[in-house]
Amino acid sequence: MYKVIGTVKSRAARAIWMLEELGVPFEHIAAPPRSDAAIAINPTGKVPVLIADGVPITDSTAIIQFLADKHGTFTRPAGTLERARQDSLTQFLLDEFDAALWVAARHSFILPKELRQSAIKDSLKWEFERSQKTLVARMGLGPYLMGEDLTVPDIILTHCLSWAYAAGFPVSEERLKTYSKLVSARPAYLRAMAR
Ligand SMILES: N[C@@H](CCC(=O)N[C@@H](CS)C(=O)NCC(=O)O)C(=O)O
Repeated sequence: MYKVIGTVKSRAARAIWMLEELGVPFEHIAAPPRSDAAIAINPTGKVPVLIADGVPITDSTAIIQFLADKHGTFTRPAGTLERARQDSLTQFLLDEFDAALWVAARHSFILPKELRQSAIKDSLKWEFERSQKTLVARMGLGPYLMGEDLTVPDIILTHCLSWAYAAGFPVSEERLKTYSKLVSARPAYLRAMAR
């Protein structure tokens, strides 16, 4: 059985959501980042970690793409042009959405107080708004990023949008507001968030 380590208030939410979508049994250890339980599995203390067949896998994107590939769903097949397009969206979201939110988090409550530069958040918010426009221009007819079905980058985008709301990063694009409401109404998402 899979085991996932990390609280739902962290990027572990992505792994838990994917497991809920797959409908496979899993054990959830709701250990916060840098807790003893997290450090015992991953020396950096970062979460999430997925344990599959006794092997720990770190990094939420690696985890959810592994699960999608292993179960043959929520992804385009490896080696196809559609998969290249999907991976390109995934990388865009990591570079432009996840990274901006993560740098803001570091300068809000992660770095030692004397190293935090709160002014950096203005430029990050500016970049985040610009990236939303770029993403919307890349979105097709939907309703999901790759078309009719949910895939790996949808999990990253929906998580980043909810993170943005919580961090006070404006989501200004109407298309993304509508998208976020639609995807976050999925029963598996709601089950994951209720943990
Ligand atoms: N790229 C990694 C980032 C993991 C990460 O930084 N997780 C945060 C919680 S969302 C954490 O554990 N931070 C603790 C730290 O940076 O020391 C992923 O997507 O899983």
